[in-house]
Amino acid sequence: MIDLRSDTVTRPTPEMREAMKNAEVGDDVFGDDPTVIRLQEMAAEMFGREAGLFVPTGSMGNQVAIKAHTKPGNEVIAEDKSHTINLELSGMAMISGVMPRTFHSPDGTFNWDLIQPNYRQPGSTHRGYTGLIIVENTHNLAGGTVTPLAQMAEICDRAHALRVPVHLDGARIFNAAAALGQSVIELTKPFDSIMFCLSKGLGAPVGSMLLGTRQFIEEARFYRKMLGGGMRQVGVLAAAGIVALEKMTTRLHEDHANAKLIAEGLAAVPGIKIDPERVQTNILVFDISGTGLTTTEFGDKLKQNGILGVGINEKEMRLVTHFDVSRSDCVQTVQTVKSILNA
Ligand code: TLP
Repeated sequence: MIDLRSDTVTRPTPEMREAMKNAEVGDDVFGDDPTVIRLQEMAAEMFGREAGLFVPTGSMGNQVAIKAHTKPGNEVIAEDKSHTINLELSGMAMISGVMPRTFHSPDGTFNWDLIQPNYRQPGSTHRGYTGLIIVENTHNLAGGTVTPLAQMAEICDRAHALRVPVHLDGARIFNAAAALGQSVIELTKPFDSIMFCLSKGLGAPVGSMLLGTRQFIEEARFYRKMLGGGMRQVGVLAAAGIVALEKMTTRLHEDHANAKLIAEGLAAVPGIKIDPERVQTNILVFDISGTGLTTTEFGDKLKQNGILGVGINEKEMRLVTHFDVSRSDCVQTVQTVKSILNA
């Protein structure tokens, strides 16, 4: 099977397995797992932050951040196709008691003009007020889209002038950094908090990081425990995360080139709509409604031919490249789609 369902499907590298086997561990709820401490310090340093927290999932990282930044009754401004709105099970409503106020970005990039009309200031007797803005880079469901630093910096400057914090869902921030040719430290400087995933393009089996000030991370540690994310000898997992940060961040351009190759191939297939220019990282989202198939039928046909992908709605399929798929797998993917559609 060529598994293009997500970059989460990668198996740990032999080096990760070795590091996991040899990891020195302690009890992380007591704060004395040396490997977790090393990973947290390493990530904080890479992003120029005071502190970091290892969390089991990106979803927990985002939810803990929302909880730490907001008060119940606040509004949270987020994009309508973003992960926190669509794929975290209404978590912000249940856990933080906040109300999402969404906006739509036509191309998956973020700018202040999209966000500003959704701002609600404190002091009204009729309205709740904005407690947090969330942005996503790269934007998953929009097709791995990258927002440049200048736009993000303007959002943060304007938000901070209104005393509103901005959280970055940077599950794939290393992909954004590779696409823009900038370091993650530069790219994430204006944000109040950052979540990024070790378990996506970086290949670790489990885990994400939350980064921010020492005070924010202490609060986040409290909520992580409350949500059941206090883990014990978790250095066995953090060890793979350390290898991910040391070894896996510099190869992401290969995944981006592979995604582009698939996009260029698919753009020539009648019935499929995709603009290869807009495929900037490792995610391709394409419209198959012109083929006469539903995404379920399309996905089933791919599967019968040895390829796994996901339908994200009635019309659009998503394929994601990662280090367990080769260039020839990508060439084969295009050929298979052509043969399925008799193109
Ligand atoms: N994304 C997963 C699925 O949930 C869709 C994927 O396969 O892409 N933020 C963003 C932008 C994400 O894409 C994801 C995971 C998360 C947060 C949550 O991470 P996990 O899965 O570790 O909770």
